[in-house]
Amino acid sequence: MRTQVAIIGSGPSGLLLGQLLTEAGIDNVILDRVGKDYILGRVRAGVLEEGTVWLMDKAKSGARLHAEGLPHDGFSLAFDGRDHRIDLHGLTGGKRVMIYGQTELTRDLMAHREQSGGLTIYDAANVCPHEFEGAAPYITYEKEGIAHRIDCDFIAGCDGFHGVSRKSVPAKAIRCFEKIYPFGWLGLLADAPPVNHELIYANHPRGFALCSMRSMTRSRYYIQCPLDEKVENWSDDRFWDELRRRLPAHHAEALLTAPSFEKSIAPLRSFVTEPMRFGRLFLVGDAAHIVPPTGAKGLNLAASDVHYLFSGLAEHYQDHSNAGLDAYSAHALARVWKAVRFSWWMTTMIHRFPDTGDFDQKIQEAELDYLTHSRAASTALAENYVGLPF
Ligand code: FAS
Ligand code: PHB
Repeated sequence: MRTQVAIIGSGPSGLLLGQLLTEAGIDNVILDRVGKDYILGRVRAGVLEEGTVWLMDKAKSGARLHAEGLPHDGFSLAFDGRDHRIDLHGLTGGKRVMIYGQTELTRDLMAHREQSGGLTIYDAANVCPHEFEGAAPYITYEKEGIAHRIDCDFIAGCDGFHGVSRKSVPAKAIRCFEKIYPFGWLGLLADAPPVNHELIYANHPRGFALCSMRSMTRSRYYIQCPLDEKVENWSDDRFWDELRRRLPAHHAEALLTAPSFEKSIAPLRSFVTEPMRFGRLFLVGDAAHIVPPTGAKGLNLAASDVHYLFSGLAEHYQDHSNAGLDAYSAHALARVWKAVRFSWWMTTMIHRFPDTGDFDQKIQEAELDYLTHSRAASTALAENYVGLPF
């Protein structure tokens, strides 16, 4: 088989890139090592920046997002028993975020890809990129025990943090930067109305908590937990009790609960790969970088990577110029590092670190006090949260 762009990974990065390429008439094939249902069973992001929404529209896959997504003009920081609203819309000249689950965004992209006849090969085993430093890269994989090869012009490594693409790059050609946080997030999904009409990020002596949602009837909650915590130690009742203890009283009293249908623990890390391009192999999204979910940047960074790479590929095929492809890594990393910084800063500001001394705790309290009483400080938070320009 031959294609113009071979995409490894059928998550948001691979699917969004595939749809944009298909809309531009550029042939592409997506391979994933698991099946559709497994991918749709993963519960992840919930907040979309305007740039991500714009790309979904450009990929002709935004209809349900606009019909069912929840536009949010602000969120609250909760500490010392009180809420402090960050007016995103007012502080950023009218920008907002869209609440729409990554699962639904992935479902929409998969559906549109099937309607437009795009080829996705699921359950592809031992996917491996070859000869990407040369002019004739190719991919090998196995399906039902039969070996296959796909020749292509370019390979997009959209295969996430644990994928094969980054690991296929010679160690001497790549630099990785990493920070592991000493805690994780225990997340829960339940069909109960959210406790608040907007998100609440809570800083409490017992630990961080986040009140989010997927709709006005489906809530998504998180509580900070130790790295060695086990999800089986957390009954729903224990989770609800702990969440109430970390929220201001008026929210704790208003909390509506229901049986959870998803509960999982995600570790928190910051990770960046430099560069993001190796000959004709381009790393995209989580394959190249990971941020703690605090700033809701992971999925949105994948979208900006896709924007830069798609623009470069379209320019290559339509204008016979490689300027965009040559600029991809530097262009993407400039935005990635600013989002990594913001996610680190927000994580540091609202989590309780096990080894925090009295001085560091006073600094955290001063940071929150300054942030919620300074228009300049809250504007800086707001412009990063809604998403810096592509
Ligand atoms: P993905 O990991 O989503 O997709 C990669 C795809 O590649 C997968 O389908 C995988 O099966 C496939 N793949 C992997 N290895 C392969 C191989 N060798 N061969 C073929 N296919 C292969 N972001 C937020 O903004 N907010 C959140 O709350 C949030 N929570 C998260 C919780 C968890 C547990 C994780 C892991 C991430 C979370 N993220 C969150 C970040 C997440 O949303 C990512 O940013 C987003 O999934 C990135 O999309 P992709 O780059 O497509 O990678
Ligand atoms: C979510 O709804 O899953 C979510 C929202 C905001 C975040 C992280 C996760 O910062």
